[in-house]
Amino acid sequence: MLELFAHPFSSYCWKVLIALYEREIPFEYRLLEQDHPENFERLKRYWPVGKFPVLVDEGRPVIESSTIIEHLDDEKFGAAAKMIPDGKETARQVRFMDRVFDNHVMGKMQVVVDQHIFNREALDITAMDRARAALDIIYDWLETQLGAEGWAAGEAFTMADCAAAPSLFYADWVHEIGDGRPKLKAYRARLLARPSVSRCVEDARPYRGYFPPGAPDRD
Ligand SMILES: N[C@@H](CCC(=O)N[C@@H](CS)C(=O)NCC(=O)O)C(=O)O
Repeated sequence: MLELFAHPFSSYCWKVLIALYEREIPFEYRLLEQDHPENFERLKRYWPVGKFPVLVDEGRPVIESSTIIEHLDDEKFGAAAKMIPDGKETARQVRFMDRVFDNHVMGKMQVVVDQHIFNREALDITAMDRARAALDIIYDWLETQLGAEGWAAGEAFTMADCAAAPSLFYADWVHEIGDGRPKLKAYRARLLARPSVSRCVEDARPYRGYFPPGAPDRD
């Protein structure tokens, strides 16, 4: 049985959980909460950096969300549609969009969140404004790339969408996409309606108080 060291509120854990749910792969949840210190200890043994998620497959750790999703595409986990399609061009586009969402959406959202975690008493407004300006740029670019229907890298739901769901979910909380970007706003709504994603949203709901800048009363 696979083990996943994760937390329901963690954006990168959502990314992997969405892939697990999409491919209907059973796993044991190793919850990273204070009342389970043994899970933190094991996580640190597998990955001293301490970041999560970490998947353990037959005793071997698989680290980094995109690598984990690639690992889960193995045929031994079943015949459900892969998160990285076989075609070389499509696969490259999926990996590209995965990087876009991790680096340019999640990463910029994290700048604002980190200020509220590590610098609460003296928020660096310039850094937060810069991050929000960067979000405006990537939101505008995504608006030009997305279709009125379908997913981030075409008609199939892929790893790019696994990355998009948590990054757009939380980024919209720190800097709203707004009505001026109808395709991106509709894409976020389509993601949240997807069963694999709505399951993550619901499982994370009890932990919304953890969102350092404060969670808005929506979604
Ligand atoms: N690049 C990593 C990022 C993982 C990451 O930053 N995880 C966050 C949770 S969403 C974390 O471990 N935070 C705790 C910490 O930084 O100590 C991945 O894709 O898995």
